[in-house]
Amino acid sequence: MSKTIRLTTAQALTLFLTRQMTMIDSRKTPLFAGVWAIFGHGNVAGLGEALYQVREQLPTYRGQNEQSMALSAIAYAKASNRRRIMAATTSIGPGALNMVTAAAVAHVDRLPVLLLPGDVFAGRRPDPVLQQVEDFGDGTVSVNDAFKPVSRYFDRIMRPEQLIPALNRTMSVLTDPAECGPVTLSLCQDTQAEAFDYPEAFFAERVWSFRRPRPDETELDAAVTALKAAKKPVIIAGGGVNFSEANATLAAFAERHGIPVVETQAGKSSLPFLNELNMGAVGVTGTAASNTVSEDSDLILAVGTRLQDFTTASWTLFQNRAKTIIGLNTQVFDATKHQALPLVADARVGLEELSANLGKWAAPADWTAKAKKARADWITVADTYTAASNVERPSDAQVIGAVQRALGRDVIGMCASGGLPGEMHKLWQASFPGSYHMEYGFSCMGYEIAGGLGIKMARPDKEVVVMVGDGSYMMMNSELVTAVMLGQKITVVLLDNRGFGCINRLQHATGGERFNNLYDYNVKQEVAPAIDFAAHARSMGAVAMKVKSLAELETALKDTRSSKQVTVIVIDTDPMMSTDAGGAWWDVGVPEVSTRSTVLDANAKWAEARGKQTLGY
Ligand SMILES: Cc1ncc(C[n+]2csc(CCOP(=O)(O)OP(=O)(O)O)c2C)c(N)n1
Ligand SMILES: [Mg+2]
Repeated sequence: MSKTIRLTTAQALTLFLTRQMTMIDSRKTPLFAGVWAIFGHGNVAGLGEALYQVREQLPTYRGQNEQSMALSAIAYAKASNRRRIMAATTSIGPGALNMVTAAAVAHVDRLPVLLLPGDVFAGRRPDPVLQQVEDFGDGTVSVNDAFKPVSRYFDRIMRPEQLIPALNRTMSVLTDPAECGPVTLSLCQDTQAEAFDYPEAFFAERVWSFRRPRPDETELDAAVTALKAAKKPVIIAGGGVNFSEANATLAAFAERHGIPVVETQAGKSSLPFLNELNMGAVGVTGTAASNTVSEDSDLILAVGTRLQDFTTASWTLFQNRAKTIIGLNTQVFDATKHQALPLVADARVGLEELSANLGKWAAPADWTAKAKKARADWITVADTYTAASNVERPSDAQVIGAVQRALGRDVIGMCASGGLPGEMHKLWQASFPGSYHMEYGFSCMGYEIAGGLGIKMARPDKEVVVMVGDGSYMMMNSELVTAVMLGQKITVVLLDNRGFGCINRLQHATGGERFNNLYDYNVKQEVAPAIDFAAHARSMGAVAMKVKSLAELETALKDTRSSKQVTVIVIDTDPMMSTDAGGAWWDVGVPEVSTRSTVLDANAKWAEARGKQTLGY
């Protein structure tokens, strides 16, 4: 008989998590870096007690909101290139449901996170319990079923021994580069506290590595043939380049074969800004350089990208009718999109093998030269948008310029929503992999401060600059307290344009009346709020100030360099300005029928642009 150890389900779970290791820089390191927790009915007694027992090996972090604490966990995984993971646990009912949006962020962004919401009693004896929604027709339903469409793997733990196969599957999903995403183990409250004789071997230490699948030979041959026939190739660098840590390989590949690289939001910082073949941002929020080469290109090597609409300009960007797309991706789902030639492989290994097979082949020199010139021209234009200015209310672009002048490129700039992601995609100058951290798969308002905290925990050696709009700050800011509590220094630059600036601009662009976005005009509104963001941030323990000019912003930012404190710097900005250079079309549903002529005009323009969409080829 093999030896057993008698533990509750929750104790077995936490002990198991402490036994999972990985190698980081040749050092054995725990794979699970910690557990975010908000306790309540459904997790405090069972999982809470078990977490206390392992608090030295697996720290528990007290969050302020279930969604935002899970967003911190997700940002941590992203900033770790998915090589280290955090978990998050909630009580049942509202606590659990609060975390569903975060699950969706991880799902869309392909990021590993272990979600452990409490669930109702498996035994049902006390039903209905506090916070239980009772389904009239289905006794198996609890609110946690809402995690199913946004979890890569979902299981409801109703018996202690069920944990063994469930954790086996959990680990296979969390550590697989293709499947990777959120895992939800819904922990029935009574089951958490029930004991079982677990085999000791279940808790043996395990060291996880991250597989790098090599390409299939037939797919590789087809990709090589297509590339060799190309006259105007382009590489799209997606988030997979960073996750695979394929940055140096990509730089060598682009250089050797003379191919310009364009970057998605998740792929930005794949190559440093200074690399001559880095055309910068692509698509709706792209640079003129990237979009020009993409429009002409006859071969698009799409590496580690989901090809979302912001990247493809809603499929109006690649206008060369004779183009071929090669989908280099670990995930077949992504590799085969839009009739691409699939090259299912890890980005680094895939590029290495492609390069070996391409030999000395390089794109025609005039194509490479044209791309380099387009890049230089764009930088001249971009500089005019970010230059110093003494305007009273600067644009987002001018704030970006001031931040980078004050702090240089050796920082991590991050953001998620509002007008800033577009401006930062075009204009932020990244230096090292991961120095640009944008959550733009779900573009979830509220990710910024929570995410900044997660990034800082993953990269304590780096300065983290959170760029956030007033709207996103208002939606979710309370993990600022957590950053203060944990002594995790982040610097927040809060751009106050008094409302939802980018949505107001979108409303205008689609012919709509100015309405319900900026604080200056809303139906039934009596007072336009004047929010003292600095006072608000100060009340949570941050050092906070409002600056009156870009020059003051630069001075304040330079001062944060030597500070160890969480700092929030507020600046008033112009809600109407955005960078009009570069960019591409974005498909938005504009009404066909309206009493407003501006809407009908916008609809006519939309119909014309839609004619450029390539459907499936
Ligand atoms: C959770 C969530 N709700 C709604 C949206 C839609 N949305 C995107 S940007 C935005 C406004 C953001 O305002 P702010 O942070 O002030 O940035 P600004 O647009 O002013 O630059 C809204 C409502 C979203 N992305 N996420
Ligand atoms: Mg705003």
